Amino acid sequence: MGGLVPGLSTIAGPIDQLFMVVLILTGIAFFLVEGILIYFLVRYRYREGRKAKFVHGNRRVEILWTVIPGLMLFGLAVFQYDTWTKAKIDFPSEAVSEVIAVSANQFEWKATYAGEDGKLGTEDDIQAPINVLHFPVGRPIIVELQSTDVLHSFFIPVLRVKQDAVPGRPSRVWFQAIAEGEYELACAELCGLGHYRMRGFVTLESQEKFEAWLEEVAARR
Ligand SMILES: [Cu+2]
Repeated sequence: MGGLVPGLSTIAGPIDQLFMVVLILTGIAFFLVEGILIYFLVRYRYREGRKAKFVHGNRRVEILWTVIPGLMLFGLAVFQYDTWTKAKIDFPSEAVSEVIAVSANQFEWKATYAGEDGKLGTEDDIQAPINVLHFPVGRPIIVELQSTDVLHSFFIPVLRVKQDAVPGRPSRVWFQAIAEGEYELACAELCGLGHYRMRGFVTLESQEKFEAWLEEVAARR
């Protein structure tokens, strides 16, 4: 399904589909409710000599307009379950993934990559330049997110990835990119006066190019 922003992760298709279904449902509800509202405004407008009627309520209508939206929301909850599970609950194993630590603070992103030993939190960790992130294409990436001050949100539109970074509470998000290119990482949580410049530069590239970049960054230390 085409959108304004290309979808370049394995989860993008299902997420866009969900978005479309929700948009159509809420769109129908919007025009229906606003249409009825306008109709009533006109139909029952002030007229000379017409007296207002006191209506206490209508149980049947009230039950109806509670149950129908309730059923629609329940339907959506069931409909989105698989996609949600895939995107947010079923993480790939760390053995086959690239695990990257990303720390957010006012107002920058810092990414840390595992060094030679393939493990984070060790001597040979590689600290990327501020606001620079590289991800290999075609294999799962697990981002371990944390914030050192306030709420931020890790948002990469082309990957359909958005995850809050909460101070004191590490969170994780995973994705798998399917195409190369340079894209934007944005903070999607108003986090202070410098929020607008909390922008990262994401490079999606082949495993070889990714490794070459890592080596280059490591050599600069
Ligand atoms: Cu922020």
